[in-house]
Amino acid sequence: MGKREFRIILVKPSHYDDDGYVIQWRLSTIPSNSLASVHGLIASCAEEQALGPDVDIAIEAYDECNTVIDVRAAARRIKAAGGGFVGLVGVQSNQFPRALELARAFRAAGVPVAIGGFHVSGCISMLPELPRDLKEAQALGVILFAGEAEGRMADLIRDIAADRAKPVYNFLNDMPDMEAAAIPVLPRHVVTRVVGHYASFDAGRGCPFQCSFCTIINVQGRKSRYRTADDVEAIVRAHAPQGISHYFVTDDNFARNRNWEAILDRLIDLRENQGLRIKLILQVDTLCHKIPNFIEKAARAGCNAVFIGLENINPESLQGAKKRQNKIWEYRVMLQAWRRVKVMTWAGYILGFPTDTPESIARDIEIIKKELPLDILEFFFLTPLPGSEDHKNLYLKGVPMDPDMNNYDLEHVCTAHAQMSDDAWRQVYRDAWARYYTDAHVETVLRRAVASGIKTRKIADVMAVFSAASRIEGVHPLQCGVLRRKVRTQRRPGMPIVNPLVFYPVRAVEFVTVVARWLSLGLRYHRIKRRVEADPLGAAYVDDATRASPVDGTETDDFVAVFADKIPDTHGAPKRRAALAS
Ligand code: B12
Ligand code: SF4
Repeated sequence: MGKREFRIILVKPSHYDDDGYVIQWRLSTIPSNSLASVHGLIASCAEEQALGPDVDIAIEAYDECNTVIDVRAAARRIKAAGGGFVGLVGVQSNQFPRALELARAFRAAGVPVAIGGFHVSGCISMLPELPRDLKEAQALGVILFAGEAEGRMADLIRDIAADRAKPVYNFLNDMPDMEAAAIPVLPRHVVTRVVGHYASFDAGRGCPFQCSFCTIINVQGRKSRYRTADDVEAIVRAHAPQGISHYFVTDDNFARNRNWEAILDRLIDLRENQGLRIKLILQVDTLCHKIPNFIEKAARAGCNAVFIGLENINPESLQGAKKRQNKIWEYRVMLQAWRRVKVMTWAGYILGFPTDTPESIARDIEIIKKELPLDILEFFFLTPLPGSEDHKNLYLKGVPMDPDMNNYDLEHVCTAHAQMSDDAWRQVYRDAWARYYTDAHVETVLRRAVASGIKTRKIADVMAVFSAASRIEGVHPLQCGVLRRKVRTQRRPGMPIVNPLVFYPVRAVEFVTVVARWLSLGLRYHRIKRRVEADPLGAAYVDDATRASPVDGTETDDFVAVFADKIPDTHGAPKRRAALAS
């Protein structure tokens, strides 16, 4: 008798835009690490023959952000195999409504479905009962998976194959060790659907801090767990034969990874002595420059862009959100340290802390432009994400929150603000992009790049995407991609399927308009870049942000002075000095 097949189809769902169409592209810009992790876990189950020697476990993986999912064909493939299931992977709250629709269609075709990711885990970890949408999934017969799947995947596969799967698998109280855990890896044809062919891995999970807006501590725990340098080398070596060497390292703060030095040393060796052309995007905190050698080694290991959790520059807001570890008086020194090793800096900024007003936000963005040598800035609405302390508190107090999970993408108002109306807050969000990405500021950032020896082309390209994603494509840059696809029939339930005679002409006009706007923006930025590069004095450019920083206490940054009365009296804080200066 020949071998049987058990086919597992993994889908990382996208979510709906405001018109109800699935947000998807020919190419997406950021890889899905959840998909790589779950794929890696199942690949190792297949290798270990988790269903016995006579059953082959076949795996398919798709990121819906860059691939249109043909539900009927996928269901047929599982049925033709004689067994299998669909895994909806890494489903965040904003993706849950879309995931539920996919689940509904697969369940209608008689296919088992399991859902995992931050929405399921965050809700189960923080709420006293299952919310309505998780109950709806259960009513469809969908298996809910909460917690991490390392060491648990084989049992789940066996349960599904034997038709004895439980409605809920909950491992939230038992975080697996990451050392020697299965590695995240995806086939090349999945990775090449991401711009720059970036793959991803997480070298650590968990975080000791307690930011009230964050879900990570309540899902991955406050005890950090790490991969080793050997694990990371295994990840790099698994990708190398596929010609993949660019990685987005998804640790929320790689600088806090206990194994950072061993990992970077190993990557430096692979790069400098073994010819692997590794490139890294890292996420770090605002104090990483205090760790001796961290920034220098990160650059030597191939880091060319770094995401920094700046969140806000007003100490009062940071305190309010329990983000006490962010010390604004360190920001400039930290950013300058990255510039010295020619790494592009990129920061997230949250709008809508309780004391924020349109005026204070406008002032703060101007301060950042003038005084912080930051390249890319991206904005988010402060959002009570399911799984966060903020969400739990509002839920328990019965404060109204948007019941539509599709809106929990940090681009929508989900609950009322203390000082701003919903409309004022939305306007603040729109204005923030326009205020930071003026042509004059794009020029300033490019001038700073020339003076620091950072590649201007890369900065200009990334600035174009961040400046225009929300304004041209109507989505946040992290959800943006190359060439938007809209499938007429994949519209959110409750919204009409448009007649093809109307849909396609409208789409054609929309497409041409969008392409024209991108071209015009690209051309404008290209002209700015040429002008900046042609300046013979470019290398000598200095401004308030790039000037040597007042680290010796003789001088105080102007922006620290602005917030002098809000800076807490903690060790190293320049409060009194700043107060005097102001
Ligand atoms: C990398 C990352 C991204 C990347 C890639 C997305 C991805 N998920 O791969 C990018 C930059 C695209 C991104 C964007 C966004 N992100 Co994000 N992101 C992360 C980050 C830092 C790491 C994700 C990750 O790889 N985790 C490790 C994986 C392995 O964990 P996991 O997904 O939970 O999967 C494990 C288990 O859940 C389980 N599992 C998962 N799926 C399945 C399926 C089955 C069948 C089974 C059995 C098990 C299983 O097994 C896995 C292995 O143990 C997390 C924070 C974090 N520490 O996780 C935020 C996080 C997931 N993101 C978040 C948000 C809000 C967003 C955005 C909406 C906001 C924004 N504008 O930035 C966008 C959405 C865009 C989009 N289309 O995805 C929130 C989600 C919170 C929530 N309740 O929804 C998080 C938690 C951060 C936070 N702010 O709290 N993100
Ligand atoms: S926002 Fe960052 S620092 Fe704060 S708890 Fe979450 S992961 Fe930790």
